[in-house]
Amino acid sequence: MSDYTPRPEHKFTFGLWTVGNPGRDPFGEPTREAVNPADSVRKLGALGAYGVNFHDDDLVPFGASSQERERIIKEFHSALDESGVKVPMATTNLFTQPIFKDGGFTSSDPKVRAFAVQKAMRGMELGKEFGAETYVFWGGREGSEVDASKNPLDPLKWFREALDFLNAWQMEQGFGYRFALEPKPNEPRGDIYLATTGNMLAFIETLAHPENVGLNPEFAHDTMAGLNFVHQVAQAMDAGKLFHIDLNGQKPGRFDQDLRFGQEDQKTNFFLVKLLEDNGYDNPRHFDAHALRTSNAGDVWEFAKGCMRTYLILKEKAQRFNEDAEIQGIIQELNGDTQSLVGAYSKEGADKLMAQKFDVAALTNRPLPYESWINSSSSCCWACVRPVNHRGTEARRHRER
Ligand code: GLT
Ligand code: MN
Ligand code: MN
Repeated sequence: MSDYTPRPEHKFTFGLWTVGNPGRDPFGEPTREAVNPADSVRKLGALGAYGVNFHDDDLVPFGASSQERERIIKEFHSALDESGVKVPMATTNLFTQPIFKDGGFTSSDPKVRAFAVQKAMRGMELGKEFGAETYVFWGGREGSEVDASKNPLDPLKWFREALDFLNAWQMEQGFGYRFALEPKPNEPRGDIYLATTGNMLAFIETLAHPENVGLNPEFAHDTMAGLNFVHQVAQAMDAGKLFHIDLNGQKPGRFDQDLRFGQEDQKTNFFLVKLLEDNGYDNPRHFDAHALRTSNAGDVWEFAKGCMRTYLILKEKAQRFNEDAEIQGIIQELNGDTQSLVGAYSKEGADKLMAQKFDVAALTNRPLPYESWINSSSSCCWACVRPVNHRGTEARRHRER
């Protein structure tokens, strides 16, 4: 039987807001007690997680006195030291407090924008206290319901101003953060600016220092927009911008469900894990999800175990896919001739291409029997990405077909 035990080298991380989620939703009160940050850390360490991430306010409540802040920091340090859990990422909560009701970095009010930037500076100091290397920006309130309220170019300008200011400041402080921008199409705003991974990638290139700014794409967010998350992540990787990733579960066309990783769309999850593992992704695998509202405190830890276990199962399946001679034979047949006939531009190359004759009929008629390939291969039908079968009956059943 395979070993699906999570270990720190797998780089699994959780947010304090994920395992600490008390089950509140817009229609209902919490269904379980909030967990103390230090207790979350000890528990995550015992389960084999690598790290824990937080928003400024998850750790030090908004408006806490400086003595309270010091006490919390001390207690959190001891929990991290005892458990060996790291803090690879930190972020700012620019969405809960009513002052951000019409945006933080993109509020029309310059004082609110300045307050948001100041809050992010304090959040960065707090993250550095624990050695965080990545700083995430999720602009939950950076959006609108009333487009008559401003010139749509202004929020982009203000967002850029905030990021450029913060980046210059943190460089001067010697913090060495990499910024990871997290897109989402909507919720809590009717429309959120810079809605998808593609939008963010283009925006990054307009910043003063694009080199240390990348992406934190989330499965749920791009899936809400009906996009193929694997393709979004691949584009971020291609641009060298996959600094972080938020893994969870989501059905398209719904509110942000933040379900346990792998709860929905196992095919996409399989190809997502395969993409990350095959292409040397080495940053944290962060589960930005929470247990169902029906879960009690104990069940939350089963949820956390489940996220990590599902990832490891899919990783093993990706390995099986890569080692399966029949599947690899088909892929080879499809992609065998990889030599490009176009290549980098040259005058000779262009002349040669213009003179080339193509057998259009032969190229058109090349058989591509994807349907038969899927039926005949021993483990590349979609049912094979179903999680686990300890007794191997699933694999046997497919081989016997
Ligand atoms: C919030 C959001 C997440 C973001 C978090 C980071 S906050 O929970 O739903 O997707 O990653 O700010
Ligand atoms: Mn989400
Ligand atoms: Mn997220």
